[in-house]
Amino acid sequence: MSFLQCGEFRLPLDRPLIMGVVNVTPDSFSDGGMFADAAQAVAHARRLIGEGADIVDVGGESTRPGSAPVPLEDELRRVMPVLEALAGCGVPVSVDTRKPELMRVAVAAGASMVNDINALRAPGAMEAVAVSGAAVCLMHVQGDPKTMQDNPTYGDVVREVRDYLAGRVAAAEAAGIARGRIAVDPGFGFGKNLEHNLALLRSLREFKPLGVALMAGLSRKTMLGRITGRDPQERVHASVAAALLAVQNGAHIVRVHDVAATRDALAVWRAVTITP
Ligand code: 8Y7
Repeated sequence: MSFLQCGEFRLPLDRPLIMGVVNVTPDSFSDGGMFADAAQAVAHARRLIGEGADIVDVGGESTRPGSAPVPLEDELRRVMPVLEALAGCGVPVSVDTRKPELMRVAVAAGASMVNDINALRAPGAMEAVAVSGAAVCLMHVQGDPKTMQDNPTYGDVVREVRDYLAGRVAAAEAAGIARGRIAVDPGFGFGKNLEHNLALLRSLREFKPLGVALMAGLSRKTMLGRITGRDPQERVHASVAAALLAVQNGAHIVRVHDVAATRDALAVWRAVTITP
C-alpha cells in the first residue's frame, strides 16, 4: 500500500482523503483586526477536523481568477498565527503558498505539507521544501492568477498538464524530495476553460502513471457555476458530485470546502467500492 509522508504523519492512500480549505483573508465587514480573522480561521479549521478532514489547508493569498499578489508581510501576518494555533491539532496542516520564505517559517511552526499552485517554481521554493520533512502538492497553472482566465489555450490539455507535472515531479525528486512526499494536481480552473476542466476530470486516470499521490480541487469552482447556474455558496451539491467523480477517476485527495457533505458521499463510495 502506498502512503503520503507529511512530516511525522503517514497518510494511507488506499482510501480517499479529504483536505479541508481554510482561508485566512481579512474580513472587510469586521473591525476585529487580524486577531479576529486568525481566531475565526482556527475555529473553522477545528470544525473541519471535527467533520472528518484528513488534512487542513491554510492559505492567506487569494488565487482566484483576477486576484492580485499579496505582499509577503501580509501573508505571514495572516497565516502564521493560524499555523501556530493548529500545531498539534491531530491532522497534518498544509500551507497554501507560493512564497519560499513563508514555506520555511510555516514548516518550522509545524506545517507538514506545502500546497503550491506554482509547483515550487519560485527561486528557493524547491530547496525550502527539500530541507524539510514536509509533503508537497505540485499544481499545474497556465499563466498567473491575474490573467490566467483571459484566453487559456492548449493543443491537448491532458497531455500538456501531465507532461508539465511529470517535469515538476522529476525536478522535485532531483532536489531531494522523495516520491512518497509528493502529490500532483491538474489545477482545475487555473488557466482552463470549462472544456479543459471537463477533459481533465474525465481523464484524471491518465495522471496515475506519474506514480505519486493525485489531488483534485473542484470545490465551489466557476466550472460548477457554469454547469449549474449557481453562486459559489450554492454549489455544495455540485461540489460533492465533482469530488465523487474525481475519486471515482483515481484522485487520492480531494480539496474541499464542505467536509461533512463530502465525507458522507465518500463513505458511500467506499462501501460500494472497497469490498472485504
Ligand atoms: C486549488 C488549490 C486553490 C486546487 C490545489 C479555490 C490553493 C481556488 N485551488 N490548491 N488552491 N488545488 N492543490 O477555488 O484546485 O479554492 S484556490
